[in-house]
Amino acid sequence: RHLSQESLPKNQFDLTSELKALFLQYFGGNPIIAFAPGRINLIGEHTDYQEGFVFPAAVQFGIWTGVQKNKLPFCRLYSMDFGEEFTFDWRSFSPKKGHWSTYVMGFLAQLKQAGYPFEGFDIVIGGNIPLGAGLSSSAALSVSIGTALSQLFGLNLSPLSISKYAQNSEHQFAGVNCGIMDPYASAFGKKDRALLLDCRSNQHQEIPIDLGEYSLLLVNSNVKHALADSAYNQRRAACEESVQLLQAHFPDIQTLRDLKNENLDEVEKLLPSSLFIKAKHVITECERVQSAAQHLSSGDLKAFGKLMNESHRSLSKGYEVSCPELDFLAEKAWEFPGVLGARMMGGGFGGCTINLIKRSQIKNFQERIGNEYLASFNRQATFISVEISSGAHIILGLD
Ligand code: GAF
Repeated sequence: RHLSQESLPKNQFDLTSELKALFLQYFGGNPIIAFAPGRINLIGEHTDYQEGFVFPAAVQFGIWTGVQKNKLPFCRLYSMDFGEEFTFDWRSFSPKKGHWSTYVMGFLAQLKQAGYPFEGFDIVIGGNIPLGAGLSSSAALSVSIGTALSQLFGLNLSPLSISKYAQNSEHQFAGVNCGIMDPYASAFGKKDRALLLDCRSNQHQEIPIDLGEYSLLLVNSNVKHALADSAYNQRRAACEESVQLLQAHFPDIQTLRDLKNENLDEVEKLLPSSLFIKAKHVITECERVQSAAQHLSSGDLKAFGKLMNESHRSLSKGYEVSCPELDFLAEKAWEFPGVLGARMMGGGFGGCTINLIKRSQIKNFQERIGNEYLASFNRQATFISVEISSGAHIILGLD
């Protein structure tokens, strides 16, 4: 059930009662229901897999998962989004790439590898994360499943374990060597707070978000260019190659996170230019995240917005993960009165830009940018207002 912003009621559209009704219809009984949200990222892109800093927050959209034990040798699944059932033997299963059931089996495979006990269960999954927006619906899906199964089997999994299992599942079964940011934000999110996350220690600081007369608006380009996943993996591999080359000169570094802006001149001499421009993005982005968090804490939204713009330029020109649609949306936003900052968000090659915009300008902005985007790309942009919300939790426990 992916809904566009236009069709969503003002408050969070709650799928709990619909899920309960479907559960009763398909499997009978009262499920435990878990919820896990999607995420935005204020700044800090393509830094998590180099143990750097990121600054995400959970949003009001997410994935609902209902589960109950079934005492059967197989698991019965139902997807509300696809209107489809699926069954597999929980004693012997192998997740297949590209099908929604992979996320259930993928998480279960993590539990199996870690030696946790489980048995047969029924599961219904539904969500309202806008499609293709880059709000991390797959991380939310895994975290929602993990939260529900932890409760069902009394596993007491910590939010960090759930995040790591979700990340590993993505590596093993979706073929994307992603970092920890997306599941972490979904698992740890707090209402009205962004998480300044150190991806080395896997600890965060909560920073209150008080934007005054400004707000966060996402513009969905509604494109997802092919090969985004392989380009993502290539970027990660390029960073790892750079670290190997740089270690001869900087023996103490483990990742690019260990370098600072003041090292850039030396780094440039040690790397081929194609690797240098990418390493430069990661090194400078880590510093931008930390400055941005300080500006946000002290209420300097202008300075914060400037860093968002710099982040976009670096992602587009240096790291080369943007695309014409995202560049167009960011550049148009920079010229728009009342916009303090705009940049592509997430892995890139499509999805959203995130904009820090004066609330009173949103209507004009949507109208003008929407029309210009349509005229240039023959494609509709969609606009999503963000409410920073709580992370994963149990909505309904066992009676
Ligand atoms: C995707 C990945 F899943 C994250 O781990 C992160 O690397 C992000 O792209 C880019 O910042 O969302």
